[in-house]
Amino acid sequence: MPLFLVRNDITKMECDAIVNAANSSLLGGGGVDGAIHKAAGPELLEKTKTLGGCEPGKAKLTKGYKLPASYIIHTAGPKWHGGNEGEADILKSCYVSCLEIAKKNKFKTVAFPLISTGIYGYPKDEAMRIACDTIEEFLISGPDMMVYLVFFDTGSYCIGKELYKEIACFIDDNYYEAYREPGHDRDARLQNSASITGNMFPSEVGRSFTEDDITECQYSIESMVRHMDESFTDYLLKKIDEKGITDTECYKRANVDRRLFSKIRSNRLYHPKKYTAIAFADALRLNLAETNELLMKAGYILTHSSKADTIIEYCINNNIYDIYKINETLFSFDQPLLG
Ligand code: AR6
Repeated sequence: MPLFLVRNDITKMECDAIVNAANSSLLGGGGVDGAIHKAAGPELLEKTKTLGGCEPGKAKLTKGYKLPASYIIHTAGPKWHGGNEGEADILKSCYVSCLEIAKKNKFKTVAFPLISTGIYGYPKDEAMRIACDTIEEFLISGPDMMVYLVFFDTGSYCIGKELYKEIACFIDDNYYEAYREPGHDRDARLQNSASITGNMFPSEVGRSFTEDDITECQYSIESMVRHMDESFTDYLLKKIDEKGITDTECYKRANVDRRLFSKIRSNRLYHPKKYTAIAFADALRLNLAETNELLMKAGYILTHSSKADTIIEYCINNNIYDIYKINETLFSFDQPLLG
């Protein structure tokens, strides 16, 4: 069920199927279409000649020939004419048609390029929104499929300029790395290190500890000790009950595979990866303190010495709990994704 954003050449993806952003003739062309034909070999063209083309918004299936992927789903995206000629509907229909073919053929892994955003000129941020929304909507309805959205270039356009700028400022203000510039004095660095343990300590750089901070810190240490005998799994299952959500809702929201969730559920002492643990905190809509409490069960904490953690802190502070939105944000800053 999860959606992953990756940076790669789609012809290198070892999936059940990759999607080709073709044209309605299906006879090859430039961009990703050209790359796929080149990597698949001449047999692909021999086959597509027999398919009778493909209307924009529809899709057709061929084998992958020499590609690492077993199959290719060819679709013809809309050409961008300014947005008033039904481009959005056609683009959405491309994703739906390809996903329907994948579902019908019981494919478990499918990789899409960002259809229409090259030669066909569709604005990337809008196309990205349509791609993510359509794929998410499809995956939520249940097929056991992993979908990759493959980018060939940087994905900073993923989240929109304003949000990107705002988060970049937050990173500038908080990310510990920023203070590790050569020449920055050691005392300041030591003071900053107080803030790298996340929010157990004062987060403003250079500020001295107040009584409130010390109480907060004592609380955190007490809660750490108090819960030492409660494992990550215990805490996670307790929180699922408290929040009144089902297991399925939880692992879907966390963008985590059902099998992984079953493993965690059946092993009290399961030790998750940090970003899997954060994904669950996010699925449970935990605030910053609760997130750190959950992380501590697995031996982690959010820290300002990690850019990804700083971004996640920004998202929690701003009530951004949609895992796909968070992953788009992390992806925009070249950080590892949750789930
Ligand atoms: N792997 C992943 N993504 C890629 C790759 C690759 N190897 N190569 C390009 N992209 P485009 P369109 C990205 O132009 O806009 C062809 O001539 C690229 O950065 O391939 O749908 C067809 O025959 C961009 O984001 O397809 C049609 O005539 C995205 O793939 C026409 O182009 C789509 O760019 C289709 O145009």
